[in-house]
Amino acid sequence: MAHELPPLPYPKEALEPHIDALTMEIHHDRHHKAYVDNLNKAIAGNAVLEAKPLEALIRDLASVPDNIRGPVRNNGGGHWNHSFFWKILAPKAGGAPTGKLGDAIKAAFGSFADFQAKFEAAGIGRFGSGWAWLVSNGGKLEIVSTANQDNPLMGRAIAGCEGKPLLGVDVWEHAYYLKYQNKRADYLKAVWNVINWNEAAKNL
Ligand code: MN3
Repeated sequence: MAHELPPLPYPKEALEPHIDALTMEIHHDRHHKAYVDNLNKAIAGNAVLEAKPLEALIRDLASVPDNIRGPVRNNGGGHWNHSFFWKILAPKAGGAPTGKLGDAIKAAFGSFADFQAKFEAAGIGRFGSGWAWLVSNGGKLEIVSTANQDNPLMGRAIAGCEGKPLLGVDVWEHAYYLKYQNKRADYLKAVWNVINWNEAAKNL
């Protein structure tokens, strides 16, 4: 079964004014679609890889043949990361997490404000394109960042970090440039208004 582009779980203008409709449209309909199409192209004709669910594929890149490992890493990662990202965002969301996740964040980082500052720093500090993540690494919450479309599920040897993503924010310029231009820090501050903490809590 070929991989498919999932629909956005809300209208493209739903995250305004924090993330504008045109950015969402181009990001989902063109960038995410290209990752899906290029992943399907990369694995075409390899029955074993074609049969693998997306997450299993990116968790085990070592088993992907050398000649297509790069495209599977980039496009499989891109497909997983964006499918995850759309669900982590929501209209009428934001605020601070409560319950188990809220408690775990306070325990790990001191306060929600301290967590936010550290997460923003991870996003700002990622040179070039990549992602900032909150992960559970064997039950311990950590903030990490990955380059390009790498993902903590790919493991330390490939992604430079590991753990189960609870929250991820895209810091590629295509995620913010139309509205925020070069001001990645402003985008990262605005994103807090549309974080779907209920969804993040489900990942814990
Ligand atoms: Mn993106």
